[in-house]
Amino acid sequence: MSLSAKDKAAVKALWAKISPKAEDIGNEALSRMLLVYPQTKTYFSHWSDLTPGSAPVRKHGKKVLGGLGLAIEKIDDLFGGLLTLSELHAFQLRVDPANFKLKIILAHNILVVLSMLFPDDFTPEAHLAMDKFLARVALALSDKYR
Ligand code: HEG
Repeated sequence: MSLSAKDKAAVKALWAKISPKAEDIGNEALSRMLLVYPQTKTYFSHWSDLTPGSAPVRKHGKKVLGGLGLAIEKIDDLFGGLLTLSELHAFQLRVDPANFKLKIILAHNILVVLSMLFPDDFTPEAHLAMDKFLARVALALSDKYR
């Protein structure tokens, strides 16, 4: 299930369009993850406010989208490019890798938000490419668990 040259081009084209709105996308996607999948709140219990659109949610949403930006840059070597981030999630944050997998949680919410904010650009082809890309990012992020 690797990304074809066509997938990579589609992901990069969509990213070019959406990246100016990265902060809003991150905020929406993270807000929805925390509300719709409340089990993910355990990792953020040190934040003052976990409600949708709160200051810490918005700030972190921007960071997560920054991580996706890095993944776009490293799209030809996601495992190498996301190594540090994978180690952080595995060894320091100890996030259950189930949260990355199976399209659920963050990746799912990112797709929902892209379709909502960019209905014209989120074509079936762009949807497919982005879905494959996020699945690869999830694999790379959970690579360091064992
Ligand atoms: Mg993670 C920190 C990216 C999924 C829980 N995450 C971070 C950071 C980035 C990032 C860039 C900041 C790293 C740093 O400070 O050096 N996260 C990222 C991506 C994705 C993801 C790209 C998947 C698309 N993260 C994810 C999931 C969870 C999670 C699914 C838990 C359900 N991340 C998490 C926590 C932190 C980060 C608890 C630290 C938060 C804090 O600083 O308070």
